[in-house]
Amino acid sequence: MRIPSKITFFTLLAICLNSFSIRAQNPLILDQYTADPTARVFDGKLYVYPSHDILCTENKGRVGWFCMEDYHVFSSDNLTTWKDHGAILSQTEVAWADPSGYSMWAPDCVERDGKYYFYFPTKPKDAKGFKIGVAISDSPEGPFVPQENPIAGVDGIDPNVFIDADGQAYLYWSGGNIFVAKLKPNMTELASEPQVIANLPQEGLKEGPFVFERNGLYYLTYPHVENKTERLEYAMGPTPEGPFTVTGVIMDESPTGCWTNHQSIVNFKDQWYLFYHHNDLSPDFDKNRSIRADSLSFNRDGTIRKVQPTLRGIGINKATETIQLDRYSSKSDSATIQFNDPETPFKGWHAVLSAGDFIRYNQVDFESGRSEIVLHVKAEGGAVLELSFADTNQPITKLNIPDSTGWRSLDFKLANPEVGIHDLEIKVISGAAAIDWLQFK
Ligand code: FUB
Repeated sequence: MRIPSKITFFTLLAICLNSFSIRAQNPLILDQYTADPTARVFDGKLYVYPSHDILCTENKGRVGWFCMEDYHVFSSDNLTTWKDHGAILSQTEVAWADPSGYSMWAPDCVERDGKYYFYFPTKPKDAKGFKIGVAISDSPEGPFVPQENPIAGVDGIDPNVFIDADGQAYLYWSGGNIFVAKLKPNMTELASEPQVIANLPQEGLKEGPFVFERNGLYYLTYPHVENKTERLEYAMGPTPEGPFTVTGVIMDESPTGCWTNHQSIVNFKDQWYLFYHHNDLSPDFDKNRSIRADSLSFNRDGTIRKVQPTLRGIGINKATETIQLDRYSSKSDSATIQFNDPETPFKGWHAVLSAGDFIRYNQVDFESGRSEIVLHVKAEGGAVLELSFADTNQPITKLNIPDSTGWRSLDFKLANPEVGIHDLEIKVISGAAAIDWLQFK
């Protein structure tokens, strides 16, 4: 294999170490900050190209602001297990970029004729503002080789590329307004003058365009500050260039107070998904964000049903996976979710339940007989829990948790629960317990 000279030793090292797997619901990635997710399906696999937030420090970017020096790509074929393929492009590998800009903002990636084109904004070395670059690879997982120069005639951020059924590719980006221009077949040059997309909201920041097509209708989605922080909105039109009509809201402002949101919408195995971000792993600093995904659906007239953000997220977990109950589908009001270690949010969360509380986790696949459950739990004073399948109203077993101040993994025997996909529910019969995760054997 010829190794392009622009690829650093560290990128290659990251590619070699890329077998690291992460299991998570929302947020999807637990070992680093991720934002601005563009989800794409390549070769039957779902790939997510997010920004990679880090923390700026004195002499490294602008303290208190967005800070990004490279990109990772993640993939999944089951939507519950995500593989980090490592760093695919860094600011120091881009000839035209400011190597200390820390501004590798929201990217996109598309495939054309077996090549993968990765679009990214960043600060140029020799001018103010942002430019948009392209890096090319033979694989969706990289390595990506950046072009010598940014795309001529484009100033702005948040590139998005849509390839229509007739093969014409369009580049969208933002910078005050949202712009569109045709791309040449080489995917690296504009084929038409940039146009401002008309009839979008004039008050409040709008950015992050993402366009997709469904049943002959074109959807232009974008974050927009209608009130205090960004919410996800969309407009619909008859062609990729519009005219677009503002149609509705896909997701309300973030309940976590994150000022930005940023979306992509993808169909994977006949289900539509919305990818977006909140700041789950950094509640006190909203420039360190975390990507999420939830299912999305349409009304008969093609309009989008508003998506409520969930912790449970997407995908069917295998009963043998570690199931993080704190990423629940529903719970009683008094059950709470707490960080395992508030000083180190990357260590995740647990649920705290008292007598009478319940917590439910939907869509767990019991594909063959299971004879044990392992519960990672603690219960000062002890507790009695009941495990059931909420979908069939079937009690499975009682779990007697002995008095314990520290976390323990306890094993309980099961009388082969019914095979199939089930919604799990744990109820507290007496006492109180903190539950981190469970797993079936
Ligand atoms: O991630 C930096 C910027 O924040 C993105 O480019 C915007 O879309 C917003 O999410």
